[in-house]
Amino acid sequence: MGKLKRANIVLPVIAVFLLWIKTYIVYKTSFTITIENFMQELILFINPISFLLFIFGISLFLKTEKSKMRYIFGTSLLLSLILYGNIVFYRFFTDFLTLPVLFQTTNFGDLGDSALTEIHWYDFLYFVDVAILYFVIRFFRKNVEFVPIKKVQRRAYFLLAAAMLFFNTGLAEAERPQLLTRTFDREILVKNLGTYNYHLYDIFLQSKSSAQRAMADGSELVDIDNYVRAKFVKPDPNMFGVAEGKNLIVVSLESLQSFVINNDVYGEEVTPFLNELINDSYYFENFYHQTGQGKTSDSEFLLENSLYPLSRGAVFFTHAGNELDAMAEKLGEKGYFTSTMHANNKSFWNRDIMYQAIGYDYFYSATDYNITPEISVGWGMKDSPFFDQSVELMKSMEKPFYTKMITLTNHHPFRLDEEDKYIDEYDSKSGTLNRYFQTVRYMDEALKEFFQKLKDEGLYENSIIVMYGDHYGISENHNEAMEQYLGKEVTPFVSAQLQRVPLFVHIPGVTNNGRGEVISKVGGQIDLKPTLLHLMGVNTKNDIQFGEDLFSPDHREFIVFRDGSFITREYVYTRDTCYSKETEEPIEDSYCEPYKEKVQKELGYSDKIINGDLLRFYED
Ligand code: GP9
Ligand code: MN
Repeated sequence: MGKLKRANIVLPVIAVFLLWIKTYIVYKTSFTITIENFMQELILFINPISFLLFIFGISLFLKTEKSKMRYIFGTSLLLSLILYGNIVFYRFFTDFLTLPVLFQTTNFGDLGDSALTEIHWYDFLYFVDVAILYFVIRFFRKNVEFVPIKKVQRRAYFLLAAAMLFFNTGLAEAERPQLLTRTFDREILVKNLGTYNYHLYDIFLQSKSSAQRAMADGSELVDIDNYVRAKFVKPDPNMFGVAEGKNLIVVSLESLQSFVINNDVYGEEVTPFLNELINDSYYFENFYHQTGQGKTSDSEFLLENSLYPLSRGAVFFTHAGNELDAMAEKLGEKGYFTSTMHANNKSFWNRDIMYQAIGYDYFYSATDYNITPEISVGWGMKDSPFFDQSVELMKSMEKPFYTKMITLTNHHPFRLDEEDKYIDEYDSKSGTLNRYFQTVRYMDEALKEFFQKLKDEGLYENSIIVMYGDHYGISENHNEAMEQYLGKEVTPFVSAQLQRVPLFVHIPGVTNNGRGEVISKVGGQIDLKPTLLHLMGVNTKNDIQFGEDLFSPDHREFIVFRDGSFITREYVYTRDTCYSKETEEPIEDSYCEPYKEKVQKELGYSDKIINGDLLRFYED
């Protein structure tokens, strides 16, 4: 029997079709992309097509049948792997991959256990289309003879691809004006451009930020300097220098969100020690994390620099060579011995390199601790021995010192040894949330021991202890379980409010013995540097910073999230919607409108500083 004759356009079209349908199914099943109207659904549906037509269309230029088939199969497999990479990443971070994240390879070794919990046996289903394509190709090889298409046909094919692209971007522009210039939100990008075009755009952003440093000459600083100077708020004279000369101990509390404070699981307090400590501290109940893809490292960056992290990747990786004017460096100039204490591999988040730029005198990492399997769980050393050994190390530090400690046990996937479980698991469909309460409870116990040990070793009186949650622990993937726990729907408003993390400023001699205060003003991690430096008696008037001293009577209640959402005293702006805090319901956009320009300015200026490495030109 003779072979069937088919134009060689058939195979790429089949490949386009298979991946297109799969991508759409993935959008609907594996990502939570909010769709508000028919137009958005249509854009979502068609957005993979243009890219797929182009990429598989390249096969039409290849000479031999064999090379065409190889190209089509290889491309389909590669794109499927990229898509699957996004799926797994999304399960973790409710976010899409970016190039800088992919290059954070030194983090990967430690991600093992965490990553495995996000990979399921049924994930092979994501590759069913690749298998189908394989058999189609085999069938074609045996039974079909290709007829090369004519030049005009090829042209028509690419014209169709281009038309698809224009149609898609046209609809997107109508639905979401200034899509590329205004937004930092990857969900909106994927929703409108499609996941593949989004990755192309990401490559473009990467080259742009690399070019920015080369082009910068410092003239960009004039506007930024004026902006920052105009927004500086004077410290409260009663608070300025209250901790001068004391040791500063900052504790970054892994994944601790505010909703567990003064809350319980089946009648058992989740954070009994911290709840008590509120009476003896300045406790900020409306304090938000502002981290992006860099998670813990982003919170460290905010703390030290009062600059925003980047919208893609972790600054710790992308800009570790930058000149900074960090809190550690300033305290060092004041005669402090400065360090970070974190019982993990020193290269995680590229810390060993970035810490040189921040200016710590020393980094106490895994090799400075005595870590045995008995005192390890999940990601490494347990918090309790970590605090215990850290205090031992503090005893021999030069005084006064500034140290930033980073806890680890309350990290996804929130594993604990039996003996460390003080409360029962919660019971919901999310194992992550169920275990979270137990590891938070464990961290709370470890903190209690830590305070006691500081007292026993005579370090307490001469120190000020500041603690904050680094970022969320429970992502939006667990909304259903969260709704069960909170007893209410997790709307975008509630999600934004769940980004609150506890901030404790505990000053022995000032706040203890019940002299604490609950402070309700809105603040964020961006405010930490000026707040803490002022408490330590260091001026920040000439610093390039975006935060404001939380104790200043002039502090403005306004914080910006990395994706352009923001919170004020009265409003929450998130997912393109303005909400009233009072009613928790959407209100007219005009209430939020006045803040939008400031949001773009803050994030834009901060990005300019980082991408252009502008502080190398700054002298105060
Ligand atoms: C790792 C620890 C956790 O050293 O800081 O990092 P995270 O995943 O939370 O960013
Ligand atoms: Mn963290």
